[in-house]
Amino acid sequence: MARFTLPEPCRPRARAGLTTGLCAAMALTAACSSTYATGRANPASANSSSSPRGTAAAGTIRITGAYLPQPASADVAAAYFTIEDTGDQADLLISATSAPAAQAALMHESTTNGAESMATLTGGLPIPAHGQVALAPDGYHLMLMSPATPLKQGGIVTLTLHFQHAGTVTLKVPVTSLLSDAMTGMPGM
Ligand SMILES: [Cu+2]
Repeated sequence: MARFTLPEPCRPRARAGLTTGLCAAMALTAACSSTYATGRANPASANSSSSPRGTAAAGTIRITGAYLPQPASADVAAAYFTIEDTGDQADLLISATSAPAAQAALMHESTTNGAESMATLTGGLPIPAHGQVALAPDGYHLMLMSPATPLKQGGIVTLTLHFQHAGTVTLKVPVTSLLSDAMTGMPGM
């Protein structure tokens, strides 16, 4: 996060409590949340639209509803999907990579504490046995840092997810439409 050079209009003025990445967080908040305020209470499972969604499976892990909104920023993008563990043993999403599409793929959780921000999940993302975890706007997401080329609607980003028990899962994530209102009030981003 810290390596981003952020445009001046985006810099926070006096948010002493949020020392790193706030602007990126703002961009991401925009990229990660916004548009789903109306009508789609659970966007991760709202697969009825015509937008493509990616799926994958390995062992007892099932991944559904994968998509990546075309990012408003060239520096970051966020991927969303639902992870289900159909087995008797809990699993852990240890890490993810997105090479060559992006330099890094980080597991983040959006939080709200005075100002919207997000935190990196340092211990991985636990998936309960016979349960599921949704990565969705305003919650968990996989953040792609510094995409090598612009991610455009209609494209595909290949993610490699590393689970403690299920092993490696390759997930092809379609890039869906731009969250058009993400830019509102954020000139330069
Ligand atoms: Cu993030």
